[in-house]
Amino acid sequence: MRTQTMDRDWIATARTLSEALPYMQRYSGAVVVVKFGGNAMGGVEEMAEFARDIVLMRQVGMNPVVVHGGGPMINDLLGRLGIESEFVRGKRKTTKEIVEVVEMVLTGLVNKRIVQAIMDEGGRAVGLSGKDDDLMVCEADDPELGFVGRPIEMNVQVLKDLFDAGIIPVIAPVATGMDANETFNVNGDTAAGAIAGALEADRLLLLTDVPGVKNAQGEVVTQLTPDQVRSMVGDGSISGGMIPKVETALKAIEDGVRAVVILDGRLPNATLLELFTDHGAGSIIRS
Ligand code: X2W
Repeated sequence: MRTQTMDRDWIATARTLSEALPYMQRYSGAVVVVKFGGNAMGGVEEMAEFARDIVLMRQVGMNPVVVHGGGPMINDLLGRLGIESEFVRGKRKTTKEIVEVVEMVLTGLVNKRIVQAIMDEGGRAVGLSGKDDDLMVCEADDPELGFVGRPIEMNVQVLKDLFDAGIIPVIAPVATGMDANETFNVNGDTAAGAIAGALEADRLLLLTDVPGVKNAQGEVVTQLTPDQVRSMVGDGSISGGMIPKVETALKAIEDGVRAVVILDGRLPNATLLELFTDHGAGSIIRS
């Protein structure tokens, strides 16, 4: 005979699922682009938890797309190879030698780790870079930065084909140029914004290692309009590493993304908290 145990609040678990229904209905068929930054990746367990959330999103009828970074992993291999690199205005100055390492680390090590983690949770995932099917074609962003790319042409049909097949695309931010022999290193946030824009996504979630956009008093602001973001950049309350993120958000909204959320990817189940609860997470930017 089995008896009931109260070692966990099962009633609350069931209620949580029940409360998620309107969100699941609202997001059915929605395209959600999730930028998974290198700093948000953590260890094996955090990766598994992230993958589980992505698989759940697909399971309830959403079309998740993962665009990843991997800055710390690039730094690690560059360090082991004795190659110096520096950042200018948040972007890595990328020589020909460095772009080779970036491509190896992002499209190889990091991309396949995420693909594997999603499959380990029972999802189907395929890894791509901007080079595959000319998904993202770039030009040089700034002569000072070398092979850093700015997306100028997007071909997202391959992603729609993968959605139709029930497959989760996992994208490394490396791209070709107009000259197909060129390889560009693209900032992960920039790539995620360009992909979300080209898909006119319902949501772009930028997972990072800070709780969201903070005001001058250091408090996280949960809801912002593009105009409010512009004035916070203007008066200096948004600064440093948050600037490229909010710029990505503003451009994505201009391109047709419905809302952008900047949130802490280290929080357990960060994406589910944002998508499936009244509470939400981080800062949501929308018109
Ligand atoms: C980045 C690409 C990886 C990235 C880099 O080389 O580090 C540029 O800076 P995170 O983990 O999202 O920072 N590219 C041009 O964006 O990684």
